[in-house]
Amino acid sequence: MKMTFRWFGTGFDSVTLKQIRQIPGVKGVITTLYDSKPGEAWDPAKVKALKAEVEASGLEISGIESVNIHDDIKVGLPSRDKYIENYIKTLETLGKEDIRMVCYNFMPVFDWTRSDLAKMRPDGSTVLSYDQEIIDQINPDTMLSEMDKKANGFVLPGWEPERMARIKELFEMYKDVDDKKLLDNLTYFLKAIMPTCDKYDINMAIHPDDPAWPVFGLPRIIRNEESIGRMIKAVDNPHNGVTLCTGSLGSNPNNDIPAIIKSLKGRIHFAHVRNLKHHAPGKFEEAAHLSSDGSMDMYALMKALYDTGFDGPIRPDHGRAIWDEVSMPGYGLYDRALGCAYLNGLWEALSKR
Ligand SMILES: [Mn+2]
Repeated sequence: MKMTFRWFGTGFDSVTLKQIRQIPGVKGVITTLYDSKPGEAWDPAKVKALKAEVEASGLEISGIESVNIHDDIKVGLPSRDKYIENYIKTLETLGKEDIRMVCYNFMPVFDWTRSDLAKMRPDGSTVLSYDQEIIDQINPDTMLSEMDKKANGFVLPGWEPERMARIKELFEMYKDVDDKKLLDNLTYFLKAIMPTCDKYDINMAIHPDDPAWPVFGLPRIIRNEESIGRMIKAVDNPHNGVTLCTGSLGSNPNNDIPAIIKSLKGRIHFAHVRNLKHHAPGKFEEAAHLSSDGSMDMYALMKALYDTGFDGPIRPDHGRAIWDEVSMPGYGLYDRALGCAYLNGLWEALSKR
């Protein structure tokens, strides 16, 4: 594995490349053109400049998270072909810069959902949390303002205000899209981009649905071993793979993540590793990476990655807000750096068995 750190770019992130470079073992960042819009072809000059900036700090771009998918592709509208063409252009731009891993998701309307972005824990740290009972009382039209209130002034990834301003229209667009149609549309998209991925050796890594069950009645197709297996089989190309996100899959305690890792041997192109504390079905909060702070056996997860020969980029995922740091919720420096150290320690111990 290669230890990496998510970085949203200068002007979008409270964390600097210099700080990331000083975390032991971190070789690269997972970044994006944060001000790009879903559906547009990325400007090659901007990608080149981003790469130069990262490399000047002594790091590399280990992958992109994310190149977002336009809703017309997810819904399967006739206009999707023009957006797929733009997506291919972006992949070509990335491939020419030797950037070979792209994380994306195929979630309708909302990229990820939480009921609280700053839940206070007994030690005074705050974390993102989820409570289905609270979500059930929220009108989806007002989700953005609910999320925005606790975002510390940052634009949350996947919650672009321009898109969210069209929320009613978005729900209308998806009203006839069920799980089967969504998977068909994903398959259509993947088949169209695979020749470019083959040419440039780009690994596509779909991010699981977060949380791993339907929210607001919207379809969900990447949420357990069975559904992920279906997607993998639909386009049987080694470049069609997944982001193994333990926090997203682990939101459903019925998901046996080590078993999922084993079932996806060779098709995990990127890993997000974090811990959660479960309170009840549909109710959890994020925790420190340390196993004993949450409900997940982090050693077992890392062991499954190690034993299946995982050699892609990995990153700590959402951290707690600690030591009075102010950052985008989940994306401060301190707790994620602790996560890197811990995951590196587990990996070293695994390698010395
Ligand atoms: Mn994730």
